[in-house]
Amino acid sequence: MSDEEEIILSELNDEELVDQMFDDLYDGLKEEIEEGVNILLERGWSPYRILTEALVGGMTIVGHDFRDGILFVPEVLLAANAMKGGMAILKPLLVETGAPRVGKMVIGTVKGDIHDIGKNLVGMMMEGAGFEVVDLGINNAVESYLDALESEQPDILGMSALLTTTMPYMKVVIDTLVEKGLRDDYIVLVGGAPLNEEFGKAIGADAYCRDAAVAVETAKEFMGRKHNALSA
Ligand code: B12
Repeated sequence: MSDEEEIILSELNDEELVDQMFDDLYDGLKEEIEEGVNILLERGWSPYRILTEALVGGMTIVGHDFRDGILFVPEVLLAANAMKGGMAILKPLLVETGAPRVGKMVIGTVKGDIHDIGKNLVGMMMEGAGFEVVDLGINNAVESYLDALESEQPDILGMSALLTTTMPYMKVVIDTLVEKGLRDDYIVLVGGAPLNEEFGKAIGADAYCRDAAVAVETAKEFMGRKHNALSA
């Protein structure tokens, strides 16, 4: 290793750079990821393209190796930290300043679950699309969602779960909303890798969203319907 020449990121072409970023994300090298993001921005890549092709693409590889027992929690945490470094640079660019507010969303990862990368990504993309986003963070019990719904009065409630053991908790939250007669006051969107459309329907959510882009489209669609219903 020590004889190897140091790789100068800025000297790589786009494809090589993205491949190198996959490696750097895998190795949890936050500074290198930040540098890679900045280089791609300078080369005219859109923030969204960097996010999906370089960062999410790299995280997918990490996910596969975690699943297959090649990587373990400490390494994945480092990778997640590197990804967050890159996301922090992109966030202000994805958020169009001064865009008219299209709606408001409260979003949080459910109780027992500490995965937040996907949730953060959805939050960023929603902000970028003009939504106001209130992020409740991770490990949210039903009370935490209820308090936020009351104090923030959002249009949309978003819940994230990445574990098969925590995803049923979404139903606990939705059932509580039903019990309190509040369910119809909010558009409920759910997401996370282990979920699917069927699960979303079964727990009484308005929609399951496969990724952040679908989340934005779905949120806009529901907001459109809501406005039409109000003006009818
Ligand atoms: C990173 C990671 C971690 C990190 C989390 C760091 C962090 N800050 O988030 C750490 C190391 C802490 C971790 C811990 C654990 N993890 Co983990 N982790 C992952 C990994 C590799 C990537 C997840 C990720 O960030 N993906 C990238 C993002 C962008 O994708 P995403 O989360 O799916 O989000 C997108 C969509 O799902 C959707 N979406 C997500 N949320 C929402 C919400 C709404 C409202 C909407 C509309 C859309 C939406 O949009 C997002 C953006 O496009 C996955 C593997 C995988 N393939 O998912 C395993 C994975 C989720 N983890 C797993 C496991 C088992 C664990 C642990 C139990 C391991 C352990 N033995 O301790 C712990 C659990 C801790 C806990 N209590 O939560 C399993 C779950 C298996 C299962 N079926 O339940 C997975 C699938 C890996 C595997 N195959 O074994 N993990």
